[in-house]
Amino acid sequence: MARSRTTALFWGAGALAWVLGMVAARPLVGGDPTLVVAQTVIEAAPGSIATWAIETFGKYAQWLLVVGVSLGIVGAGGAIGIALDRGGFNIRRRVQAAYAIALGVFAITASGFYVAGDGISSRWLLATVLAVVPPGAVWWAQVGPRGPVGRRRAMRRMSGAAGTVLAGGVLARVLGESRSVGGVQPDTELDPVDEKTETGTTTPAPTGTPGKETLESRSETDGIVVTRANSDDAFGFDFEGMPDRVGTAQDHYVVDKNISAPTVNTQQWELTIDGAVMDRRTLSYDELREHPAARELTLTMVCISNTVGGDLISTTDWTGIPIKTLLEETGVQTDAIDIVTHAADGYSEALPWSVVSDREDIFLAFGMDGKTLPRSHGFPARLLIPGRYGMKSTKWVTDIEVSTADHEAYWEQRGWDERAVINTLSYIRAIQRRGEQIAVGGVAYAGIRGIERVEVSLDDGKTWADATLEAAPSPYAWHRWRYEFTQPNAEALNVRVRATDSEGNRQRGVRSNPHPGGSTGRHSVTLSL
Ligand SMILES: Nc1nc2c(c(=O)[nH]1)N[C@H]1C(S)=C(S)[C@@H](COP(=O)(O)O)O[C@H]1N2
Ligand SMILES: [Mo]
Repeated sequence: MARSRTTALFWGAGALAWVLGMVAARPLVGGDPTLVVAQTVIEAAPGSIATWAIETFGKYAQWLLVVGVSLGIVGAGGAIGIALDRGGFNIRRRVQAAYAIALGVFAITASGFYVAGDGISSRWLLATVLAVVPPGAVWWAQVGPRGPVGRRRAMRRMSGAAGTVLAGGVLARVLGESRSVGGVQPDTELDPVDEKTETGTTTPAPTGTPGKETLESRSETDGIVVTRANSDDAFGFDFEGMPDRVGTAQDHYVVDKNISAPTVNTQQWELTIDGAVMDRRTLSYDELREHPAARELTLTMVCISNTVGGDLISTTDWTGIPIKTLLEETGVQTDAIDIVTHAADGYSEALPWSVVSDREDIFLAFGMDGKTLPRSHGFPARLLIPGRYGMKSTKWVTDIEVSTADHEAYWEQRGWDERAVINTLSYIRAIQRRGEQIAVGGVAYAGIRGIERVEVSLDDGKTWADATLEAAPSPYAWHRWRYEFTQPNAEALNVRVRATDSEGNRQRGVRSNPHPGGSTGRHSVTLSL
């Protein structure tokens, strides 16, 4: 029993050393075999499990999986050790098995780094060697080619290896930072497009500078900012805790299936438009950026997995080209059914051609907030579909395919709604007291249906009063709203909000989970001021 435990510990330590070696070498190629395994699990997992993980762990789901994979490797190492021990093999067979496993570890390391990076390169070789040094050292220290060595010598060998890996890890970081990809870089200044069309153009922010309040106190309850301020100014829409009317690229939420975002080289990248088109065509990155139909669009994007009051909603300015225009240039055959976008990360989405051909506002974007797209938001080009949840807006697009059949997209295969039309929503974001005056504020959005009205209730929904709406920055963006009232004494307040879209439909009161068609229900919070 005791011997089993020692063997399990030794093998577990070897596996742990291997994991640490791979993590240390990660910056060299921008990934490692553990991440490759975790990514494979994400893509192979049944929709119900993927959805459960997102709903239970939110944005931490992917990193928990990475930790789980690492622990799994350590556990498997221990289990293999015990199996070898109990197998009743003689020394010769055990040494043979150890060599076979060492070879396997090397092969997995080499092929994992091959997949994680850009194939064979000096960095790939360095990463592979660096990652196998620690498990090799554990073996050498504990067993050695000539059987067990003394404790002192074992310690010396282990610390020598630890030092090597530490130094290697630092080198990997330094080399990793200089790991550059040619071509146009993400996040670089973009020339403004000259022609702006009516649709989607930002309406100027209302004038009148909001007074800068001096805060007396600030706290946060359920993510809602509660403040007391010293000010006689009117509240406006910019008091502490309110989101900007139009946010920056840095403010924008990021959601995708990837543990690390794909890196695309614009010198090699081209956009292919093919399938049931008259003339198959490819466009270079420069051709795309210089396209005469390029224009700007201010858009609010929201993720279908956002819960009521959640943070996966952002508004910013984008620059792109209507894909209708791109498709008219190639010509579309009469039997076209779906317009499918394929991406560098293997993702896909589809929209019926009947929808795309009818709308000028479905964009292939190459700019965000005045710059080229950041890598995390789909550099070099991504789709934008106003009115639909973010999942329809493919990032890192490589191919627009005109399909003559109905295409089953990535999330649709995993049980999420195919159309993914945005449900009317209204969220509370901030509350501020100025003397006896209190203002509650937030955002409301109904996709391309637009918002007509936002109401607030302070009595658990018995009576409702109209909130003040700010002009939306564009027909494709949220409205900020504010509701003011007087209340001399500090009391617990229950605040509820509901919105009505421009078609006259009031937001659904029934609470439902994000899966499969996006969350519904009214946001309410209890706060004291
Ligand atoms: N290629 C690709 N595109 C993708 C995804 C993805 O995993 N891969 N995720 C989608 C989802 S679920 C959302 S909500 C939006 C988020 O876009 P953002 O990260 O720019 O905010 O991207 C969409 N586009
Ligand atoms: Mo999403």
